[in-house]
Amino acid sequence: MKNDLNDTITAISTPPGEGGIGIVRLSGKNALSIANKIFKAKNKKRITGNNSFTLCYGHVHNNGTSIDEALLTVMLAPKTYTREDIVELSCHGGSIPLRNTLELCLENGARLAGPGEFTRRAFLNGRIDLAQAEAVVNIIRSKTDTALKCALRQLDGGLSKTVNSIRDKLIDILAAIEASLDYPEDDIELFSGRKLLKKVMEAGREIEGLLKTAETGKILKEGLVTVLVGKPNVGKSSILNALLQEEKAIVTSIPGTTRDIVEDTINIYGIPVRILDTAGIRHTKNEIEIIGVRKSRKSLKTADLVLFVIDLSTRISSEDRLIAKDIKGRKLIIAANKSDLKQKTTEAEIKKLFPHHKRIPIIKLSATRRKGIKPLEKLIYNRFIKGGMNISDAVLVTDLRHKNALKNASDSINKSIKAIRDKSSEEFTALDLRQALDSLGEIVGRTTTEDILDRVFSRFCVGK
Ligand SMILES: Nc1nc2c(ncn2[C@@H]2O[C@H](COP(=O)(O)OP(=O)(O)OP(=O)(O)O)[C@@H](O)[C@H]2O)c(=O)[nH]1
Ligand SMILES: [Mg+2]
Repeated sequence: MKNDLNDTITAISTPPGEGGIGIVRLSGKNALSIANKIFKAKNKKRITGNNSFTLCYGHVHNNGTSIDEALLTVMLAPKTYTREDIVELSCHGGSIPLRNTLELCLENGARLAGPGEFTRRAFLNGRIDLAQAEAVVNIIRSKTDTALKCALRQLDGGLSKTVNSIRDKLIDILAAIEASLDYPEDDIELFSGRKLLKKVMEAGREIEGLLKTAETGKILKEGLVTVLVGKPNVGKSSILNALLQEEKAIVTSIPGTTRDIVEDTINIYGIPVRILDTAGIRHTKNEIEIIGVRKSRKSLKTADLVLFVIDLSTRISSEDRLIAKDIKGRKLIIAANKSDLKQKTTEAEIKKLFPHHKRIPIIKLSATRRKGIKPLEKLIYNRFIKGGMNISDAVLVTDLRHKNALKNASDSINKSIKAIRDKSSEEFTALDLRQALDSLGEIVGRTTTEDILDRVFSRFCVGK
C-alpha cells in the first residue's frame, strides 16, 4: 500500500506539544484540491491557481467555520521534497488546531501518512536513493556537529557515489564475462584470467575500505557507550562529574554510594560519548547494593569502551582483580585516579592485572582536582578514531544495514576471487559477482524489497 503513489497523504510534520507554529503537510495529486476545500485565502482567490513556492495568508475552515488562522505554502511537482504537489499549512502550534486541521484533510480525501512516508515517496519517485533517504533520519537524530556533517554528506550522495562507482566496475566486469560466455567461439579475450582477478580484487578492496569505516560511523551516529567500572570509592562518580563539568552524580566518602546507573552524553572532539557511572563492584549483603552491582555488570556487557577506575592511594585488592578478570579482552582504558594523594600502587602493579594485554592505555588523573581529564578525553578519542582518519570529511558507513550489505558483497567478491583462482567456469564467477552487485544495490535501493523499505522507514517519525 505504501508503494502506491495514487493517494494523497497527510500528517502533522512538527513535533507534538506547544510551539510557535505547527505544520500540517499534504503530498499527492489532490493536495491542492483538498487544501482548496479547507482553506480560505484572505484575497479570496482559489489556491489551485497559486504559483509554486508561494505563501498565502488565510483561514482553515470547516464548512465556513474558522478552525485556525494559517499560512499556506504551495509547492508544485516535480521540484518538491516528494516530487509531488505539496501543500503545507502553517497553523498555530497547539495540539487542537493541528489535530482539527489534520482531521479536515482526512475528511476531504487524504490518507494519514505512515512513518517516513513523505521521504519514502521522495525515494519511490526517484529524487533520492535509499542511502540518501536514510541520511534524513541521521540528520534529525545527529548528536554532534560532526555527526550532522557526516549525515549531510550522506544526503548529498557521498556514500551512494562510492557504492555506485563500485557497482559500475562490477557491471563492466560482468559484461565482459558474459560476452565471452555468449560468444565463446569468437574467443573474445576481453579479460585474461589475471586481468579479471586484478579488477575483481580492486573492487573487493574498495568494499573493504568502506567496511573499515563502519565502526567509527556507528559511533558517530549512535554515540560511544563508555562505562565507568571499578570497586567502590575509587572515584567513578567524581570522574563522571569531571567529564560532564557538573555535579551530576552523588559523591561521598562512603563506599557503595552509587546504586543506579547515572548517565549523560558529552561531545569529545565531535564524537558523542555516552558515559555511564555504575555502582562499585564488590561482594555485598546489602540488598539495594546487590541490585546496583548487577546493573553495573549488565551495562558492562553492552559498552563499547570500559573505563576501569583504580584508586592509586590504596593497594590493589582482590576486588580490583575480580573486575580485571571480568573485563579481560574488552576495549579498555585504565583510569588511575587520586594521583594527588600518596601513592600505594604503581603502574607496573596495575599492568600485572592484565598479563596478556600488552598495551593497555593507563592514564593518571585526579578527578577532584580536574587533572588529567583532557588527556583522558584525547585517549578516548584516539582509541576509536584511527590515526589520520578525518571524520569531518570522510565518507563513513554509519548504518548497520549498509554494513551488512557491504559484508555480503565482500563475501561474494571473495567467493568469485576463489572461483577465478581455482579456474572454475566463468559462470560461477559471474554468479558471485552478480550477488555482490545485488548486495551493493540494496544500499542505494536498486534491489530492495518492500520489507526492507518498511524496516528503513519505520525508523522515521510521522510527517517526515
Ligand atoms: N583526593 C582525591 N579524592 C578523590 C578523588 N576522586 C574521588 N575522590 C574521593 O573519593 C571518594 C569517593 O568518590 P566517588 O566518586 O563517590 O567514588 P565512586 O567510585 O563513585 O564510589 P561508589 O559510588 O561508592 O562506588 C569521595 O570522597 C571523593 O571526594 C581524587 O582524585 N582525589
Ligand atoms: Mg559512585
